Amino acid sequence: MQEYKLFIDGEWTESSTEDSFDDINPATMEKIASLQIAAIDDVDKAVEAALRGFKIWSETPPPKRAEIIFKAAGILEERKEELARLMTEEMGKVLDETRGDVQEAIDIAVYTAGEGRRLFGETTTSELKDKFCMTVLRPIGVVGMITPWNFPIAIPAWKIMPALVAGNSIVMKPASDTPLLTIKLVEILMEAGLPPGVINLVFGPGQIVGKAIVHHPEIKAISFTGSLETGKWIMSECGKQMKRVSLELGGKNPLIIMDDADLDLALEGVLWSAFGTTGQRCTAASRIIVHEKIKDEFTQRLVEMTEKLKLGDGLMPDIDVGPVINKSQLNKIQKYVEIGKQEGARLLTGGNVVNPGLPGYFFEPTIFTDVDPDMTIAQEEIFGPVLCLITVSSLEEAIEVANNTRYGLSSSIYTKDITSAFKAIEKIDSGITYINAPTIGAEVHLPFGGVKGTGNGFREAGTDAVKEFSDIKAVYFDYSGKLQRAQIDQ
Ligand code: UN1
Repeated sequence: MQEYKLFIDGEWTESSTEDSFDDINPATMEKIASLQIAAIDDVDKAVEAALRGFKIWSETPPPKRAEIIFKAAGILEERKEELARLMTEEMGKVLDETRGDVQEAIDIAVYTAGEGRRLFGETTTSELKDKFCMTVLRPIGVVGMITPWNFPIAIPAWKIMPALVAGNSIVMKPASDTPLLTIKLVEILMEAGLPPGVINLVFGPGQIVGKAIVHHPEIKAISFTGSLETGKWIMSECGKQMKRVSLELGGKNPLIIMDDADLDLALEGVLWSAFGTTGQRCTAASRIIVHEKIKDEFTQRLVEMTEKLKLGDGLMPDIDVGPVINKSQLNKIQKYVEIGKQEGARLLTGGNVVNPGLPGYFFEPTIFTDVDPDMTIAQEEIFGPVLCLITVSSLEEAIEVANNTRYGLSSSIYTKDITSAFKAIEKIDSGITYINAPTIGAEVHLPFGGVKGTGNGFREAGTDAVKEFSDIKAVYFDYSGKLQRAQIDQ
């Protein structure tokens, strides 16, 4: 079993605490690694290294930065299978999905490498003669990243690659449940030629290490993916220092099924949206809003299909649903199931912790019906395999229910009617809307993020990704040789 120190200034560096924590396979409960916990002093050291790294990296021409990112994409591709297997061991989701997670990291690396020869500013006109106006992008400096466990390599890559191509250096704390894939990603970037100090890794609890990153005055921006509560705290702390912060928080994503939907297609989409990744995606559908005319047939078929899903170790080929990540998530899911029952929702299937012959954290795919849109289980993000069915009688009502949430990340509608589809695009308050497709499956060249409690207006991936990690400078170049006053001289 490997023990990891902190990665500072290109070296594995002993932490100044004596403490470490274990990385555990949530299906088998085997220990797969142990990691040293950083102290505040170690975060300081990481920031000092990142400041030195920033000097070198920000002066490296963007196409050269991009060459390293592109090379890293190639190494990720070569090692895709090995990384996917490691991810299934560390995080639990099935191999097909962990292969997808690694593929998403490859995709963002390839896409972002192209930015090395773009990083476009704008040139524009001036209201005065002999004056040239343009914008240029500048790196921000040292950026702090705090990432979740559900996409152990894709989400770190979404943040790291654009931040790097834009010329920033990084201090990062990956989730304590899944640090290994971030470590592998950083090792691959180093192998591809990233200079020491440009990316530094510290490990440990958010309460200590995450906090130290958020509070460090030399860290000029924070990029965080995680819960709404933590996001709010980070935003208010960053506000005190006038620090830029980009947040990608929770979801309570609705999937609408209209009475004219292709039911076979919708059923497949619901199963994948709700129980893929054991429901542990920000984009998972947790509220199915179904038209009353098809409700009975839909519900009966959905329950049959759900009961056929096979739980177990994601490394095994016939497994559909892996474990949940840890004990506290398991308890949280169980707690919400109890709340659902108490509030009067009807449990159709699931609802229990189970043991599919393994000691890990398994929870049955669970469906509640007769769910009122205001019930706790229809309002709070459970982040597990728990689905609420809500019945409606019209598109207007469906959209109203869809919007009755504090979140706004993903959404979907199944319909054959183009008017209903366009109404959904126009009226659902979310950062992403799918038509006749699941709520999960965002591609890296489109912006990812949401409205309301899901975020603070930033978008990851797509063309906006480099903007998350850049400052825009407006440049006025006056070649008239005389004083020209904007708004005054005509
Ligand atoms: C997340 O759930 O935090 O669209 C990210 C998707 C994936 C990314 C999900 N490509 O579900």
